[in-house]
Amino acid sequence: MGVVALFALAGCSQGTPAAAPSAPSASSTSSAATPAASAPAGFASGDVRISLVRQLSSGDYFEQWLAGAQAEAKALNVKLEVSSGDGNNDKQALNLEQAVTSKSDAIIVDHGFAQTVQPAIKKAADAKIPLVAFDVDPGTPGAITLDQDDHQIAEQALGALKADTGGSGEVVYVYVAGFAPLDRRDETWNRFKKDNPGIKQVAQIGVVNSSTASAVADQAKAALQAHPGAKAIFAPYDEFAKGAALAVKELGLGDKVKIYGADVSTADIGVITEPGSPWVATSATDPSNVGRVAVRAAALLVAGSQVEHKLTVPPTLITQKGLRDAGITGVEQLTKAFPSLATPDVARVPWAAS
Ligand code: SR1
Repeated sequence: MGVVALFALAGCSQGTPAAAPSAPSASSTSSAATPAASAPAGFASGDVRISLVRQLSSGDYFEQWLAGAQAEAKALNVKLEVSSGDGNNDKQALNLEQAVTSKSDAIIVDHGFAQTVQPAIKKAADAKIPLVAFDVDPGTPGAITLDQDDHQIAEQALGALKADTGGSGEVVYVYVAGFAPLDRRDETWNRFKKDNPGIKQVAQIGVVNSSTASAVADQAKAALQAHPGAKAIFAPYDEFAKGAALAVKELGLGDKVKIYGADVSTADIGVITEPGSPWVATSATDPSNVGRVAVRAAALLVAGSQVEHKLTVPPTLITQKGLRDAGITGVEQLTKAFPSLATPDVARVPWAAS
């Protein structure tokens, strides 16, 4: 793969505009063409409260995402009240109930299993609290959904795998069902296997917990020892890919087994570019940018502005070769080199400086 192929950028997509379920005072509507406006009253006075209700919080992706959300909240003069279930779905559901009872001005649900969050999301809708659902099916038509383009994430990583393997060989797959983004990437993986009968999935591993990478490393080691013919690992979440990379390194298989992942962070870039690293490609958005988009969308709903019903942030394919050739060592450099990783027009806030 060449350096140019490595950053395949697409435009951000947004679906049909949706009206906010509740509409406190609004000074304008959202539109890229709208000139700068003054902030609605609640924002100017700093009285707007947005609850961010998370399923998970550990790991590079979730830390960067939160940093972006907090930076956007500060820029918009919004109080962002953050809770995390830390992987405990009942705790996340309780946190969500609490955000509803405390009458937050808007709620962002960040990941979660449909069956645990949908009942409380329904209560938020009944209470006319606007809601943005990131990486989870809200099950309520009024809610705004925000996703990365997960099918494209898998397509980009698998495109790299196919280019390197010629479309045949034994592959270890890392997956845990129930997480909406992983389920969507799994749909693409299943299609890919059908379209490429030379690709043989020899093992499926995966765990999501507070130490995902090391748990996956143990599983990947066992899978690679059981299947010495494996030449690739499809690991479409950076904690999976980091664990897989550790396993390959510890088994001394760096020349033989390559990893195709998802997500990017400064730590990931370090792993990808270190000498002999088996992690050769990752498809990613800038997580901090996605966190910013979530807060902007929620703020627009609070202001009673129009927001696209389905917000999608496209990924970029990042290769080991491209990072090394460009001398990129961190996410800051990556986003400077590739400004399209920022998506200021997705849920643009007309009264905010861009
Ligand atoms: C456990 S789900 C992990 C995924 O959520 C986000 O969509 C990130 O891209 C990550 O891969």
